[in-house]
Amino acid sequence: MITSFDELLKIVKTRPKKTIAVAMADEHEVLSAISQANKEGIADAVLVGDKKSIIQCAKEKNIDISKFDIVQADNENQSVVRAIQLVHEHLADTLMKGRCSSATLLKGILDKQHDVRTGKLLSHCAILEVPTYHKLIFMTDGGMNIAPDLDAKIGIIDNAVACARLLGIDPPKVALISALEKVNYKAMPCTIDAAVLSKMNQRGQIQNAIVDGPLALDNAISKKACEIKGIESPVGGDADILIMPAIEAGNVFYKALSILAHAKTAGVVLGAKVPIILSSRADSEETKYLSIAVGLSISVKSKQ
Ligand code: COD
Repeated sequence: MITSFDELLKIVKTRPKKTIAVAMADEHEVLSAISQANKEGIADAVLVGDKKSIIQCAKEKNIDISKFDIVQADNENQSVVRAIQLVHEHLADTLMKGRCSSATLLKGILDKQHDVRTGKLLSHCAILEVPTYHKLIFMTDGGMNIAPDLDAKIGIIDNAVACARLLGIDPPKVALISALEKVNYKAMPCTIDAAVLSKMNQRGQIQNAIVDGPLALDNAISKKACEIKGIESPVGGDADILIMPAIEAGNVFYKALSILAHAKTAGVVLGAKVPIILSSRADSEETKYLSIAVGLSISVKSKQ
């Protein structure tokens, strides 16, 4: 079971290199992260976007991109489409967001004619390493599904569980996050969803994980909070995966931990034919590098 990014990196470095198609690659942090991943022997890349701008961007920060092919694309949409085509044509193993917007990349992936969908729900999963928690936290979905209904939450759980299991966390403990641990059927619909999802897990309708909720965040990650509130839960205080009620909660959780608590973070979109390496444009070079490591580690394993 992997409990830190260092452990994950050690494993990725033992595997054969994979090729990443980067959509709109003219961004300093992305080029630095790709270059580092190449030096560490984990990734090759095809850089898609305006060739002059990519070369200029690399020059500005003295980043060596001489080992990478560059594919010319004249604008954001073209960059996204061309990068997706590289995956479709098996010229790249995975896709990474560069300077393009998340929405443009996600719309490109959702476009059926590009054939990278699988019929499953697509969802964003952030992986966080916080010094105050004893293992990695998988948090979803703070980046793609805006207001998931029950059906979408099943898809979000399935994707995160599959990802955690590929990293050796098996079975992962899944906490369905709300503002409290009781079902408030009158005013908080997400607590009803959580109760239904927990029961579905108990009855074998959601498999390969231990699912419990509703749980407030403190109950999910602190055994002390569970003791004080008298909550008995197989997940309480030891959650691997946090399922957020809606995109706002996930997005705020991610940014609070990454900016205020200096958590190490990574981000991927799950559920497509290949994992998609997707971090926020304002994320650090380290986050982009760790996102590459996560994306490659789950893409390698899923092909075995
Ligand atoms: N998984 C699988 N299929 C989906 C999904 C999904 N998560 N979402 C939509 N689809 C399918 C629909 O069934 C439909 O067939 C097609 O895709 C288009 O659906 P729309 O019209 O609802 O989708 P879009 O293109 O309008 O929007 C999709 C986005 C992902 C762009 C949208 O949901 C979005 O903007 N999400 C939030 C992105 C964001 O702002 N993140 C925060 C900052 S990082």
